[in-house]
Amino acid sequence: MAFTKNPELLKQLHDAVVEMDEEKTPLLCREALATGMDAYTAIMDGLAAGMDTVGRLYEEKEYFVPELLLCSDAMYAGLEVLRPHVKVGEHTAAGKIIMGVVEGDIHDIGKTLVKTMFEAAGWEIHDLGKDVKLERFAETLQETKANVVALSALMTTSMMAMPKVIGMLKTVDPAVIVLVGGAPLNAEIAARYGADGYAPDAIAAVETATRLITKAA
Ligand code: B1M
Repeated sequence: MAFTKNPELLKQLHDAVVEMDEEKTPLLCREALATGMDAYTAIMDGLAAGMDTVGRLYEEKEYFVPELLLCSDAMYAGLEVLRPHVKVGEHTAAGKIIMGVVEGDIHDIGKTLVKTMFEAAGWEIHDLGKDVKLERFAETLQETKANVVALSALMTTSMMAMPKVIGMLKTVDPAVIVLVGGAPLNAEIAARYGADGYAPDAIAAVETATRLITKAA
């Protein structure tokens, strides 16, 4: 497979997100694909790197919520182009997964990246979206009999709902595998919350879920 890591183009992708350019970002994404750049590299080292800078500008009070929204729109416009081209390695095991961002939290870019990787790996996905009512996860588990539930949170406040959701899920199905992720989490918090796994990024989420369902089989 052709694979280029064109630093100049990655920087342009980064800058287009930071500059809130919803028109230029998808054009650059098409250019990235045309040069043979790996779609996941373009997402992570281009678009998502741009969102990291945006986060820093927000912390430095140079950007405010309206700018964050416009940068997110640019990021999503680029993601639309790149998502269908994301590939993962061997489809060793694919399961059924429920995913969503917990109640009180509307940050869904990271969850969308996680979804993209599971799609590429051939999983059956039940995406509940963002700001998901806590009971909804357990209800959907009952309906779908999924083997994995992936919970995402981007705020230290919203992540505190996770132990409650995990408790509800384990009541429905003690064997269900619960994976958590999002910037404020880490493996230690995940274990304390009673999750079966933690993943720092979208690729690790698929790898961890695949390893856990294989182990449980
Ligand atoms: Co806001 N926001 N935001 N925001 N926002 C943060 C999260 C914040 C850290 C900024 C800051 O203060 N430095 C801060 C939270 C602080 C805290 O924890 N207490 C914050 C705040 C305070 C807020 C508001 C309260 C602001 C306000 O209104 N005054 C408000 C909250 C609204 C709410 O949720 N109720 C708010 C709103 C927004 C926007 C709507 C404007 C926008 C989101 C748009 C959208 O998502 N559609 C936004 C944005 C863009 C951000 C930052 C700048 C960027 C987040 C992002 O998309 N990153 C963020 C600052 C930052 O992160 N530096 C910030 C890129 C994305 C690719 O990374 O989501 O981390 P991430 O996902 C990664 C991994 O974490 C992981 O994989 C992904 C890819 O590798 N991952 C998983 C994620 N989920 C996973 C699940 C898994 C496994 C891995 O398995 C289950």
